[in-house]
Amino acid sequence: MSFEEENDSLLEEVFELLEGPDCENPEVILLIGRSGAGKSSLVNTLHKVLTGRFYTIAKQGSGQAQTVTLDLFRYDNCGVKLHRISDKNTKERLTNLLPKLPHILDCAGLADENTPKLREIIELLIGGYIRPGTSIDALEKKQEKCGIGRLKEVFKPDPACKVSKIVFMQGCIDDIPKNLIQCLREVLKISNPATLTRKYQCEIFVLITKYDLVNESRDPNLDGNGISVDEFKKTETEIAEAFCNVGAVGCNTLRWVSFTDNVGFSESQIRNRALKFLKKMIEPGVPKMPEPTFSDRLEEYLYQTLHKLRRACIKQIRERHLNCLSIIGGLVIAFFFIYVISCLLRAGV
Ligand SMILES: Nc1nc2c(ncn2[C@@H]2O[C@H](COP(=O)(O)OP(=O)(O)O)[C@@H](O)[C@H]2O)c(=O)[nH]1
Ligand SMILES: [Mg+2]
Repeated sequence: MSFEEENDSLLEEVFELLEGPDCENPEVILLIGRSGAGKSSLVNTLHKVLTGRFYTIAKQGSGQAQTVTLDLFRYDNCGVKLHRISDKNTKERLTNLLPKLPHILDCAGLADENTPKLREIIELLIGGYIRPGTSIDALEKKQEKCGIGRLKEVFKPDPACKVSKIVFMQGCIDDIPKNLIQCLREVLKISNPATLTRKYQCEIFVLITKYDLVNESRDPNLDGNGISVDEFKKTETEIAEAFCNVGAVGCNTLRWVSFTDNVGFSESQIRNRALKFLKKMIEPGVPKMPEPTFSDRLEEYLYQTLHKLRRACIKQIRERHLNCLSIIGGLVIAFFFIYVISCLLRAGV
């Protein structure tokens, strides 16, 4: 099967998934990774694949910027607008399905650190506390002012912004930000103390980007940018190891290429990878635990409060018992001394 034929059937599968009952609410996908990993290029590539037109709806960087303080952008329904779709058939199919396409959150350049500060920001991003357009720089200043761990008291979560899928983006030629991965893992491990269930039940995917820079025949020493297949596989293994405790990342790792100036891949090859990724983003994944209802939470709260009260009562009783025992013990010792002294006196010592 040619790439074009495969792409047509992949697009059809995407439409069928969108029509199905599993796609009632659009997924909210958070792109996360270092600056220059190719997050904005992915947004533009997905837009091109769906509309047939390349627009820089997400500003692509030079890849050299190391800044941590950029904004959070949201691309509703992959940033697609019906009037931009060039293909008549796709436009017809998407007329009703467009609102079901995933929303993409592009949070530019996070630092490679695992600090309470970054954990809080990632938690807020995943929990839907941060509105699109928010400057991460301003958010960090607010964090300094309020104190780390207090931002949740300042912002109200928006259920529509709560992240359902996380895509960790890693350039195949770049160093792996192990601290950032650890930071993300720790946030995903946070559990609800009342229910002991995970607070953020989002699936995580890894996209190894710039796959066009992997060259089987070319000597990597001849080209400063290219890497060998072995080097690529090493990166793939290292990243899988870094994520080892976050579920089945092994089967959630994809190789990605974006539409950029210097890509050696054909349009249909790029489209093929993008459609496979899009399909993965909308197909049903591991079933999520239902969110606890109000009555569940109330029941849990009452149970815990009663449990605490019971423990406090037992402690009190135990302490009182101990107090009684020590008084009795003291009295026994005092009587014993008095008895000994009186015996001695009687004996005329
Ligand atoms: N060769 C190649 N370059 C890419 C690819 N994707 C992105 N880039 C380049 O990597 C740089 C950073 O991309 P960008 O999307 O701005 O990264 P972001 O900071 O994660 O949003 C830009 O110069 C892009 O042209 C790709 O698939 N292949
Ligand atoms: Mg960007």
